[in-house]
Amino acid sequence: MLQNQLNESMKTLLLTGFEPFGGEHVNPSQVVVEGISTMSFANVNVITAILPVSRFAATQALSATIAQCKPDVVMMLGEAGTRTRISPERVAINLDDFRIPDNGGHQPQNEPIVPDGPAAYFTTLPIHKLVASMIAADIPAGISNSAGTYLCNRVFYWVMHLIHSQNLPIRAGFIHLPYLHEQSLNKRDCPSLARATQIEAIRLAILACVA
Ligand code: PCA
Repeated sequence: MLQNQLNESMKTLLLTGFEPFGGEHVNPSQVVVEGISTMSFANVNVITAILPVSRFAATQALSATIAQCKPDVVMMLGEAGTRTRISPERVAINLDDFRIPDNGGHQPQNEPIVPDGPAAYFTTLPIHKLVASMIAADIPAGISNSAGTYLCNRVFYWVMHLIHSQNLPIRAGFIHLPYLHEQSLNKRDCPSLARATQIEAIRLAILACVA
């Protein structure tokens, strides 16, 4: 976890990304989190963390980080290689159904994330506002209605359940990112967005969340 000196009078936002997975050498979410971690924000403390693409380690790391830094906002990022635009997610579902094994070799099929947990949670980030702020900056963005059934949906559901079950004063949500250009070069007809564009999109999202 990376954390500069915290200003107690400002809100704290936890920004997370994932390590590479699925044979890729980079993950746009890690690149964006690292880019944002070098910036200073006038009105928000931004704490960053990179999560393992491993079923239980990812959620354990998130629970520990949230308990430690007590954020007001949790913004989680991940790669969704087929997306053409920055995609704030609307809903997390209570399902682990992994298309490929994660980096720890887990491949659950049709299992609940939280047995007896609710079927789904809606994001509590202002996703329309996020999308509008990106489009106003000429960055392709749109709301997505499915975060999938892999690690990204899992951490999204996990955090929403933690917040609801412990009644925590935290707003949270997930944003999927397309491939970086360097990932799409050797793939046919594969959409991608530039690194600087993706970093700017998330900088705008952070500002929109704490405004
Ligand atoms: N994307 C995967 C998990 C890690 C990541 O960056 C997903 O969409 O579930």
